[in-house]
Amino acid sequence: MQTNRADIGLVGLAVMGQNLALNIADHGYTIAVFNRNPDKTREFIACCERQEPSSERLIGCVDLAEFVRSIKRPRKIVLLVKAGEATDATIEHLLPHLEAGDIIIDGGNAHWQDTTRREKRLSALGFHFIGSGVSGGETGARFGPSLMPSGTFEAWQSLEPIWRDIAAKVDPDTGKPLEGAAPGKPIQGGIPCTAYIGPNGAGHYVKMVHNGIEYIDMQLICEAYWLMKNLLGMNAGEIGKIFEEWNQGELSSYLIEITGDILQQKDPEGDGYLVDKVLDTAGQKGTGLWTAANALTLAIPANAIAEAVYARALSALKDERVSASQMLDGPVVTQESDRKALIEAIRNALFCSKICAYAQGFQLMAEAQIEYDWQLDFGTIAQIWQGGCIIRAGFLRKITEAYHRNPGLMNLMLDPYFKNALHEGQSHWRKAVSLAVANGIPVPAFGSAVAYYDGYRSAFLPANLLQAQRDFFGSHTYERTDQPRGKFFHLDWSSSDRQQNEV
Ligand code: 2AM
Repeated sequence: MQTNRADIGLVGLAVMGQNLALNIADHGYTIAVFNRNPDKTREFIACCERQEPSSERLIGCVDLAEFVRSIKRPRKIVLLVKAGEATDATIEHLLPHLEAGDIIIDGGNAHWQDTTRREKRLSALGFHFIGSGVSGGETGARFGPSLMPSGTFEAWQSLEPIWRDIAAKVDPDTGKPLEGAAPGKPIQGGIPCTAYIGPNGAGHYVKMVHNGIEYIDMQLICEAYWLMKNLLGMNAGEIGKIFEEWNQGELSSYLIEITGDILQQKDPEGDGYLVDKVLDTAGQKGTGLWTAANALTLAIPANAIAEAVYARALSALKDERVSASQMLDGPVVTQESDRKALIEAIRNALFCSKICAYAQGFQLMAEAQIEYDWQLDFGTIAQIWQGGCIIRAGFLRKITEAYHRNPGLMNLMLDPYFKNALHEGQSHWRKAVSLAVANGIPVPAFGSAVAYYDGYRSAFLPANLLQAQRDFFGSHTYERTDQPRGKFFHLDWSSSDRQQNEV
């Protein structure tokens, strides 16, 4: 084994690790690979030798010390092992073999607080640690993921050429992802979907918010489908065609595109459409929950993102719902006669709700950067998401443009493009939500998005009464509309003289 030959190393040869290693090799880098179970390494190398054009740039190692020695210094070692304890265990195994200045890059689905903790520990030991969000599933890993790295800037500079090479690329003129990569033939040119996000856990944080947005994006699409099915009696194939049409316009995105395909898929095992046979219970791995929990912690109203998590939780209560459907009544659904008008209303509901959902995600990141001492570049984050990842969409280019127009934008809904879209679409949006409620069809994401819009644009909310209630039972004090902010009052509400005191 020749030492110091590999440009980079990678630990963890499950699906994501294998695909990312091949992506790196396809870009001309020599990469050493290691897996805890050595059989996997041997199988991977043997398989690549049979069918991968870049296999001569893969160095399979079954001994960890040999693996580390085979990498050029300062070493860059990518981890793609199971998030959590496995990541910590792998780092501990690597540490005795590393030398000062070496860089560990965690490309797993780590919680950003774990990344912050690991970065702190490793930097105290003289090593660098980069947490990099990787989005796009196995195809993304193989031919161009969206990459959200954070850590010390020095370490990023060392990693940057490789990360920019392997990332998804978008067309600089249209913002559309460049497609057509094949084994041994990566995409040339284009804007890479990666950039330095910030220190410590910032990259995994941004990846977490990406996933929270992914949850709500998916839920909104499901509600649009459900309204067409229930209010218009359309079958899955017909609805799929509508999504295909929508994919040509402002809603154009990967998720809309695959939804069109999914809905038109016939059941290979029998009659009808496959989607009608898929059990209506959704799983979750936790990143949507992390986003919603963090929004609660930071007191940011990301209610649509949270609703998307709750919607999956409610879907999982299948048996309970089946029983309750026999016991709890609702209105009889009245089918709408004007199909064209309702489809347009639903399209607007989807678009307006999507604006709110993204506004919430970006508002959350804006608060997080203050709370966690980061300086996030929102235009760049939206640009990184334009290719490679699950939420990739033409829409994200509009977000980048909005932040370029005004880097200090308070809320995405206030940007002229999005404001105009909300103004133009809201009567349709309200019609779709009203019809859903009148007919007893659940639309938690559409409904919570419209509540967010209406709440955000309200100069007055009933929190006057709420604060008075708090003062009544808990002496929590209140401010007055006719006094400067910061002056607090308390009334002894239940005593006979009802005296107000400044406190
Ligand atoms: P394995 O093939 O030896 O199980 C995804 O599960 C990847 O994480 C796999 O490469 C797996 O290695 C690795 N992994 C899981 N738990 C691990 C641990 N405790 N230590 C090291 N690698 C682990």
